[in-house]
Amino acid sequence: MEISKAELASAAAASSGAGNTTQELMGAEVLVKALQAEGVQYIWGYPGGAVLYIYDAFYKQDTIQHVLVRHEQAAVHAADGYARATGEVGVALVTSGPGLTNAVTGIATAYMDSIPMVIISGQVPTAAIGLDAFQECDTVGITRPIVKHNFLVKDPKDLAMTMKKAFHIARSGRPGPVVVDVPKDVSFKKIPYSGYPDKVEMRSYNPVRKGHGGQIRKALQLLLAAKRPYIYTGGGVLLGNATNELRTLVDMLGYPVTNTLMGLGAYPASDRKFLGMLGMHGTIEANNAMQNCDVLLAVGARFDDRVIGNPKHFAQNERKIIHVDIDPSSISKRVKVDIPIVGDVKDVLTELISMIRESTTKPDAGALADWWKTIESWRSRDCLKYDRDNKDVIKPQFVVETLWNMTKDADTYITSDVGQHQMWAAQYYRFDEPRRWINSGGLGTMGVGIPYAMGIKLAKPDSEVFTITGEGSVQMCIQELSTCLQYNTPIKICSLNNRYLGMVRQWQEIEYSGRYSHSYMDALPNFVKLAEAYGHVGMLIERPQDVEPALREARKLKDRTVFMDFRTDPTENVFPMVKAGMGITEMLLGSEDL
Ligand SMILES: Cc1cc2nc3c(=O)[nH]c(=O)nc-3n(C[C@H](O)[C@H](O)[C@H](O)COP(=O)(O)OP(=O)(O)OC[C@H]3O[C@@H](n4cnc5c(N)ncnc54)[C@H](O)[C@@H]3O)c2cc1C
Ligand SMILES: Cc1ncc(C[n+]2csc(CCOP(=O)(O)OP(=O)(O)O)c2C)c(N)n1
Ligand SMILES: [Mg+2]
Repeated sequence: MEISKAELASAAAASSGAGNTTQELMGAEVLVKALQAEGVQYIWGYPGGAVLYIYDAFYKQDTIQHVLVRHEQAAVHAADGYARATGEVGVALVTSGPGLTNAVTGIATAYMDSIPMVIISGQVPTAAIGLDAFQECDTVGITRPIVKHNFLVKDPKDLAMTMKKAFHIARSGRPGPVVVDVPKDVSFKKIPYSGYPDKVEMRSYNPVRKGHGGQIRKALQLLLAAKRPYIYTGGGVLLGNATNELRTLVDMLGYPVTNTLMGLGAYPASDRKFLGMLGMHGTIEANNAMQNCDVLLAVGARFDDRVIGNPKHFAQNERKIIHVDIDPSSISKRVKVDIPIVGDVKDVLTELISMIRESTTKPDAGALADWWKTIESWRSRDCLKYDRDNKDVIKPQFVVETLWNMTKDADTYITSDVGQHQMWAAQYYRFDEPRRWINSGGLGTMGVGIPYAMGIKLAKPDSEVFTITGEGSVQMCIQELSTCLQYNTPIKICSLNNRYLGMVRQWQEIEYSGRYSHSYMDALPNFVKLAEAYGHVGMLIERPQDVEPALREARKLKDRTVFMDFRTDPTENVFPMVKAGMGITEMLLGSEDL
């Protein structure tokens, strides 16, 4: 249903200043003002009928840069990547119907990793909702299970407050995506506008920040009495900007620490107290410490199934668990914990640190030394060793390790796609700083790599942004190479091209007796020519000795997007690996264990 001629005429009269309506704004203008008031600098989107008034309002302003992507999924991923790297709310704009359905994967990706986002979607005019109108879909219904909250704005008078609430909900408590669905007539109608609200109150939504003092004290006693303590941290430490507090805590206690895939960079990977990532593809030392510790401090981590493996195996060993999480529903969801602490990780760790400072009890130095000895014996297995000196074929790990060696002192962001390359990036690029490792963990969405990188490059133009991807994943949002050219966001793409959907092939080799059903990628494009066709630089790298020179050359081309097609060993597998249904210490360490 379209806007009527009469409505158009009255709106035109209003905007020309006729009558006494000069203080009135169209809904679309209110929306843009809300974004400006929230300090939004970038918005990724794609136009269509239902959002044309909003696009018109964008046309008339110059404080927010709109980035026209090539597919709505990428708009949401780019805004999500921006949010992950900066900590700000990422904003995307899509039209109704197919615009929204294309965005669904992006929204679900952000939801699973608790990323703060506001997604504005156009909707058919309010009077047409429910009438199978052109490009109508039930946005609120479709997105309900994959958002922290969603709104359908039925009256333009509610727009400003709805936007205020949307930003507040997205960034507070456990962050997450919020969808604001705006029918066309709501963006079109004029309303008196008296400014953007400066505060928001929601009776039913008041996330707790401060942890319970008594619980924190109990946790302290347990931690100081521990013989085999372990600190298990996750994405919540990054989301809560608490890396300094975590580092202080670990330094004070001298306890071993691990990060989940989502928490990498929360604690410096180059420090000896860091045992590496834990979980399905974690290190022996990280997983063994998890299984054998007597006191576990879990901070902003949600005991994911890829982390604890078989829950029955995990429960075999007695350990006391302290769990700090801002979301009460995360606590005791997958494993029963002994001391729950609901609160913001920064606040809770700050309080814990000051209690440790005041405490006269000290950690048991003797027990700790024994525990470290045991851990070092696990670490000496060097479970991430691989055929480093192979001169015939490029080992994928070698590409990542070389990149890390070359860029470890540079201002670098690494995004990845999903698959084996993602795990090698997590294992062999050692992240010392927070928000430098940007990937999809919870949903595991192939296709995020390029959009994440272009979102970050816009926010951090002076940083080097690399995407570690696979030839399968990269084709899921490859069209965004065009966006990279238009908006001058030069990124460096390292494709570990094994000609396989490698992670699928690995599972088929290990779990399905080598029946490689549809995991071989035939008829791949010539990626060098493809990159060139998009106006970028393409490189084909086939020999181990060419890896470093290629990366050096690509880095020199600062202002160009470079696609490096590394032909890697097609048979390489990710190790260590915990097979489905196994306990986290029952790890395969190499092909000899198959
Ligand atoms: C191919 C593949 C393989 C994988 N293998 C592994 C693996 O081997 N190891 C691994 O670890 N993961 C692996 N994953 C990722 C895994 O699926 C999960 O995404 C990940 O383990 C979850 O990390 P997390 O527990 O840190 O939780 P996140 O999803 O990062 O959740 C953060 C938690 O912190 C809380 N929180 C948020 N903000 C705050 C705050 N301010 N204060 C306090 N709490 C807060 C949230 O409520 C939530 O509970 C893999 C994924 C893929 C795609
Ligand atoms: C959108 C989507 N579809 C399917 C999958 C299942 N999946 C996980 S990894 C993978 C293979 C990825 O292949 P590639 O990008 O070449 O990476 P590789 O594992 O070879 O390094 C597939 C199909 C997924 N994670 N996401
Ligand atoms: Mg592949």
